[in-house]
Amino acid sequence: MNKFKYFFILLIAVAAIVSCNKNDDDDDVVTVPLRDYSEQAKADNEAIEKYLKENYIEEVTANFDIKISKIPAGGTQTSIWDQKVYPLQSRDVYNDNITYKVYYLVLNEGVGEAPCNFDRINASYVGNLLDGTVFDTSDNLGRVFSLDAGVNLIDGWKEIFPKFKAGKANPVNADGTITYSDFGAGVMFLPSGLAYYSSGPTGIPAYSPLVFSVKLYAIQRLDHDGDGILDFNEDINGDGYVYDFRNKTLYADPPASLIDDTDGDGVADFWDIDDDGDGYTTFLEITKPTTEVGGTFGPSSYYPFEPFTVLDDPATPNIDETLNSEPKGIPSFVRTETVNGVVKNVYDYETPGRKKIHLDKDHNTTKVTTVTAKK
Ligand SMILES: [Ca+2]
Ligand SMILES: [Ca+2]
Ligand SMILES: [Ca+2]
Ligand SMILES: [Ca+2]
Repeated sequence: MNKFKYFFILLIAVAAIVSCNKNDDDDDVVTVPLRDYSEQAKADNEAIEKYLKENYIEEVTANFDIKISKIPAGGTQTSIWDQKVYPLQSRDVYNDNITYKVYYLVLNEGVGEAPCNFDRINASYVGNLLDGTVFDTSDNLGRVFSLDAGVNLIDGWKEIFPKFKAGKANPVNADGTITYSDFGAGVMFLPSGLAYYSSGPTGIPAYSPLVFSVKLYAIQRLDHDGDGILDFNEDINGDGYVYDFRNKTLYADPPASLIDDTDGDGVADFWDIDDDGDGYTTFLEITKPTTEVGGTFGPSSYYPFEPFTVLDDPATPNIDETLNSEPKGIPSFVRTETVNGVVKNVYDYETPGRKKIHLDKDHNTTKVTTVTAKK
């Protein structure tokens, strides 16, 4: 399916051009204004809740294909709304200055990592209208989507895919294809404002809420500002989402709880090359100085974001890999110490929640170098 979603500003521009032509006696042209977003959100929410109360889960296969059917008159099936096998969940989504309540079902959580809303994913899908009509399906074949694709991907996907985890890749098949097992699978019930709104592709009437059954096979992490820290690690408040609130059309008045902006300059960390605004780039601040750790581990290696434990390798019984192992994790500056007349910085590489140097504007990068005291 072509996931192109027309940006509504473009539509307004087109509508304005059409309006300007009114003097041409072209009475056949009728300009239909866009519906009010908040009123449509309310109508869609009511339609989706009605759908959830009038339909039931007929079947979920071992491959997490779900069949949803309407409860027949007099039927005793338990609605999606009332059933407890796959508890109905919801997420508040702030978009176009409206907070939508978006419902979703998790059929299988998945065993891999969850994408953030700016990562790339490999997923399959089936799209339904509320009347059950299938308007598109990838037939269980994974396709690659960039969740950061702006207007080229519906916002509902960006908001709900992070609620699922990727699967496990099986050995490559003889024909070169890869299958996945234990992937995340579920259903999202999207209001039209987080889907195609007034201008869907063929088969989707204007202002249609959509039901997507999805499977998340794999994810790819991205680093939008190229500072060496992946987007999901720049999700400072840890809610699984990052947002570029410089887009004032989409985000006129965002809740503070959604903002990941360490220095408060209006540029979110995942787009800010100097997260703490101290004049030193993040890339520089997470680069290991050659003089650090006795000068043994330079030059300029990249610190992993979080520490990991170096294990003793049983294959090399005469070497203890845990000895003299390189410190891992982006450190926080603790204090200076003078040892034998040499001033050295003391860093904390491991404590969870430590204030890492690229997020600490009071940490002056020039301190990173070891200074020899004058005699
Ligand atoms: Ca980054
Ligand atoms: Ca966040
Ligand atoms: Ca910033
Ligand atoms: Ca900085």
